[in-house]
Amino acid sequence: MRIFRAAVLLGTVAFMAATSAFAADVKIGFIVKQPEESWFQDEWKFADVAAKEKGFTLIKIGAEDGEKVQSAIDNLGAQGAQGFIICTPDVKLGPGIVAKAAANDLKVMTVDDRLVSADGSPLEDVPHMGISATKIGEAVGQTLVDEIKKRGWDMKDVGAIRVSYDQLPTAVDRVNGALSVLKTAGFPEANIFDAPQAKTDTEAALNAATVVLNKNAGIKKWVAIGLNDEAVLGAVRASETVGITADNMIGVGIGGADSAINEFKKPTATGFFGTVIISPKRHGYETALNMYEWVADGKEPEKLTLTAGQLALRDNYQSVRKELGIE
Ligand code: FCA
Repeated sequence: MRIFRAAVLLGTVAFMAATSAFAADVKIGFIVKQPEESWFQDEWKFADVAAKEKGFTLIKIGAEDGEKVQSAIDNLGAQGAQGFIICTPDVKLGPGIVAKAAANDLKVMTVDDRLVSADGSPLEDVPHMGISATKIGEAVGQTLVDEIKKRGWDMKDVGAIRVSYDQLPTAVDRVNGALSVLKTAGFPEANIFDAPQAKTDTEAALNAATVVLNKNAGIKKWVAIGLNDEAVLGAVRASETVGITADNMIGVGIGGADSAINEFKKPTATGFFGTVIISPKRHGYETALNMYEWVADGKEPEKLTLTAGQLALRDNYQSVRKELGIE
């Protein structure tokens, strides 16, 4: 009996040694399109938590264009990685990314922005975690409608800046979700102005929104929407430069990372009224874990996971963040 127990014990030890040695050999890449954006910093931060927990190596790479994506994937292959998670700078790179991954024998999963084929349809075979874009957009729209009413504005006097990035399907879904709620509430279509941004950052949004504000100088009250906090912040900054005060601007973003939080921390309220907080913990930690389990246990991730958002305003963002476990 004693010999038997010892043998079992030895077996367990050998097994544990084998799995932890294996975990140490697992290398997973996490490629993001905009490493300077606070959302992506947070995604990486939570992916790191998964790496520590499971004992694998996380290789974080910023890739702002197609060429960088290609070399990042080759690089991961050369380093002996087994898989990667990517938020691509351009969803149309889809088939190229899949081919590159296969050539390097790497598993691939996408986060935030879903890859599309040449005809624009999503690559459904690639596991993806994104946000429920339309629903979250609708929450933005509802917040705007509620606040417009609260301020006693007449919708016909209000302009809406739609900071747009229409080459990205999730961006279209988000802003259209917001606009559908505004329109249902009676917001005049003629008062909605497109501000196409060249890049999904604050500077590009500021430039785009400035054009709209200058062209429509007669409108004194504004709301602003966009695909993320950066887009809406750009519109808010633009409104400030043309002298529109916070009480005449309602901007509601999507994200809830540092760029939004810093705005809420300012001593006086700005035109950045609120944000729908989404979860970098789910998008970073869970995708990294999914990829690890795929590599280590052969457990393939869900093909499609859509995460929810929660509205946060200046006076309650801390408790919302706590609730979401992203403090
Ligand atoms: C897109 C946006 C990011 C973030 C993410 C969830 O990638 O560009 O800002 O909103 O979706």
